[in-house]
Amino acid sequence: MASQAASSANPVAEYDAIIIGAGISGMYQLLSLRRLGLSVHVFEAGTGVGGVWYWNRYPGARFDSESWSYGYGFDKDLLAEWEWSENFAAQPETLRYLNHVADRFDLRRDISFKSRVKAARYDESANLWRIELEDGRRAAARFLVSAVGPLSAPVMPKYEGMASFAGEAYHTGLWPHEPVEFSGKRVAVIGTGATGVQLIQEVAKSAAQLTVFQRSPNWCAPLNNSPIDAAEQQRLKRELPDIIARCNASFAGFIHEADRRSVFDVTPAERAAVFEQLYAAPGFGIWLGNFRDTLLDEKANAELSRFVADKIRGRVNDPALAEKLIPTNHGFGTRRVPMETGYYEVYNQPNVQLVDISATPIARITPRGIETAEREFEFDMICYATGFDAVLGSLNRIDVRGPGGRALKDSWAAGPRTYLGLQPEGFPNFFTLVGPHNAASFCNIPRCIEQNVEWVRDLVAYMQANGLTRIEPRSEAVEAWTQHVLDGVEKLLFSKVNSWFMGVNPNIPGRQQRHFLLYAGGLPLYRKRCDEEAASGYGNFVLS
Ligand code: NA7
Repeated sequence: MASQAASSANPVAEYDAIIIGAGISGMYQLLSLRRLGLSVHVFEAGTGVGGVWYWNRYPGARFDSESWSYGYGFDKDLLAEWEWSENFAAQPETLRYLNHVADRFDLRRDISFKSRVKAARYDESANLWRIELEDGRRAAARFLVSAVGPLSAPVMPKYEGMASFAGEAYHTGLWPHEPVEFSGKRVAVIGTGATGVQLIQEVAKSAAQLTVFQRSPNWCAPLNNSPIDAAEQQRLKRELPDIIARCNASFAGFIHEADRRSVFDVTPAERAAVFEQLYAAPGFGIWLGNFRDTLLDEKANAELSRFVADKIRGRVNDPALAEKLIPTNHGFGTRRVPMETGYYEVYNQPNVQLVDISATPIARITPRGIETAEREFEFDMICYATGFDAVLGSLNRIDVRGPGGRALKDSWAAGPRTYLGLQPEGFPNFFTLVGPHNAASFCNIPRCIEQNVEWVRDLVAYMQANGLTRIEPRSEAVEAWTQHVLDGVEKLLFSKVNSWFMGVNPNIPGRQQRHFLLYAGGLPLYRKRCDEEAASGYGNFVLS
C-alpha cells in the first residue's frame, strides 16, 4: 500500500516504485511490478493511457508495424480476444486497444493523469527517489522507472513570427482532441518525415489547397495495407503465439528478417524481381527484409535506391517534381522509411503543391501564412510535422538529479552513458525503458518493451528476494556497453547520415553532431546480454 509521509498541506505519497508515463511500456511495467506485490504508481501527463498513440492523433496516423505483431504478447487471453480490423491499424483503433488493456488489468487505479513530472531527485540518505509534479504535488519511491517514450518530446521549428500567425497551427505530436477540419481550407504542412507523409495523404483528400514545405525528401515505400477478414482472423488467432515468438527472435522484433544473400549474389533480373516483390508486399519488408547488404554497403544500397527512385518517377506525372521527391543525400533505408498509400500520387492532384525549402528557405511566418525567400503563401492552417527531440528529449525535460545533485542532462552532455540502455551511469535505482542505447529504441517497440519490462521486473524481484535496496551499474560495464553500442553502428549506413537515429536535430542547439542514440546489435544479441547479466547475479552492477 502507498503511504502518506509528511503531514504538511502538501503530503508526500510514498510507493515502492514510481513509473513516469502510461504508454505501452509504463502500463506493462505497472502490471508486472504490481504482480510482484509492490505498491506502484504511474504519473502521466495526458488525460488517458496510450502514450505515443494518445498524443499522435493527427489524421493519417497509423501503424507501420503489422497490427497483430504490435500488441502485447505477455497474456494469451489478451492475444486471443483482440481482433485488429486492418493489417496496419489506424491510431484510433490502437488507442482503443490500449484502453482495453488498461480496463482489462484495472490499471487506472494506479495511474494519476494530468500529472507531468517536473523533477526527480535521488535522496541518498533515504535511498529514495523524490519526484515533483508541475502542479507542486510530490511523491517518493525506492525505484524510479522512466517510461516516457523515445518520440514524445515534440519540437517546433524556430521561425520568426510563428506566434503572429492568425490561422490554426498544430504540431502533429500535440494534435487536438477535437476534430480538425481541412475541407475548403488552405493548409500548409512543414516536414516530410514518417509523420508528415502520413498527414499529407489525409489533408490532400479534402483541403482546398495543400502546400507541402519540404526541406529534404525521404525514401517512402508502399504500406500495402488491407482489411483482415474473418478467415484471416481465425488463422491469426491460431498462429499469433508463434508469430510473436518469431518476432521476439528476429533482429528488430518484426516479422521481416533480412535476406541472407548479398544484392550481388543474384543476377540483375533476380534482384529486380526481389525488389518488385518487396515493393508490392505489405509493411517494412523492403527495408528490413531485403538483401542483407542493402543497409551495410553503399554499392548494394545504390541498387535498391535506384529501383525505388524509378518507382517514384513512375508515380509522379511531372518529371521535375519527381526529382525533387527523390533523396540525393542518403540511400534508401538509411533513415526511417516513411510508409505510404498513394503519397506520391498526391502530387499529381491539382490542389497540391510542393515547395522545396532547400532551394527557397522559409524566411518567417507571417500573420497570413509563410514567407519564403521567393514569396509569401497565405494559409488558413499550418501543420508542423517537424518531429521530436528523439530518445533524449522527454528525459531531458525532467530535471533528473542523482547523488550529489548531478543532473542527468549534464552527465549525458557528450552522449548517453548507460548499461544495457536500462540504467544510466550514476543514477541508482533508476531505469530507462526504451531509453538511449537500448534495443527497444530500434524495434517493433512492444516486442522489445516486453523484454525491457520483464528484465526490470525480474531484477526487482531478485533484489526483494535478497534483501537488496540499491543498484547501480559499474563504470567499467557502462564504458564497455557504450563502446559496444557505438562500435555496432559503425558498419551500418545509418552512421553516415544525419537523422534522429544519429541524434541530429537541426532545431535543437548543440545537436548537430552525430551521436548514435539507439542500439543496432539486434534484439537477439541484446536479449542474450540482458539474460546473461541476470543469470550472473547482476555482476555488472553494484548491489547493496
Ligand atoms: P522526423 O522524421 O524527424 O521528420 C521531421 C521532418 O520535419 C523532416 O522532414 C524535417 O526535415 C522537417 N523539419 C524539421 N525541422 C524543420 C524546419 N525547421 N523547417 C522545415 N522542415 C523541418 O519526424 P517525424 O515526426 O516525421 O517522425 C519521427 C518518428 O515518429 C518516425 O521516424 C517514426 O518512427 C514515428 P529534415 O529532414 O530535417 O530536412
